[in-house]
Amino acid sequence: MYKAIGAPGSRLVRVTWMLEELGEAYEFAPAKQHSELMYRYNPSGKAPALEDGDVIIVDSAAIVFYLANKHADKGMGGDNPAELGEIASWLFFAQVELEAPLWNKLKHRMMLPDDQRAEVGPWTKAEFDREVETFDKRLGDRQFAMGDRFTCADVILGHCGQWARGAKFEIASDRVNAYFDRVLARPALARAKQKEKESTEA
Ligand SMILES: N[C@@H](CCC(=O)N[C@@H](CS)C(=O)NCC(=O)O)C(=O)O
Repeated sequence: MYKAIGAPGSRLVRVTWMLEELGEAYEFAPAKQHSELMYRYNPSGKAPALEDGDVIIVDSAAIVFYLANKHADKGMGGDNPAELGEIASWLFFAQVELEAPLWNKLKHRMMLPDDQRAEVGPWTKAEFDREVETFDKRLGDRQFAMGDRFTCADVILGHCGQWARGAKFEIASDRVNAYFDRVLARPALARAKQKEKESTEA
């Protein structure tokens, strides 16, 4: 059985959402970032991580990519180099372009020691707005990142949308907003959140 390691309320839900989409069984190993347990999985102490027998994968985008292509029959990965390249491109876009302003703002507002914080509000807003515009153009009339099928790329992009909405980043694109509504309404995400909630209440 898969083991999903990380803290509830974090990027861990990307992993469990993906596992729910695939219909694969998993267990949680609750671990705070920089805890002893987390360092056993990731030298950076960052969460989440996935354990699959002897295989350990860290970084949420790599984890969903691994799972999608391990369970290729479920259609959430790529079938050929062109599709794999396009999915990788979306995953990098999500992490490096869309998530970075969200993450930077959070770090500078709430996480870094006081003497390392800077005012990044205007920069992160401008950067996020620019990447939403890019997203709008790349998405075009597609239902999902890869067209009419939901893939691992949508898990990471969708989670960025949830994050942006929670952090009150305005999303100035009807197309991108409709996309986020569509992917965030996935029953698999609701199941993942419910299980996470139950695990914290247990
Ligand atoms: N790129 C990594 C980022 C991992 C990450 O930063 N995770 C947060 C928790 S959601 C963390 O462990 N933060 C601790 C830190 O930044 O030192 C991923 O997507 O998994």
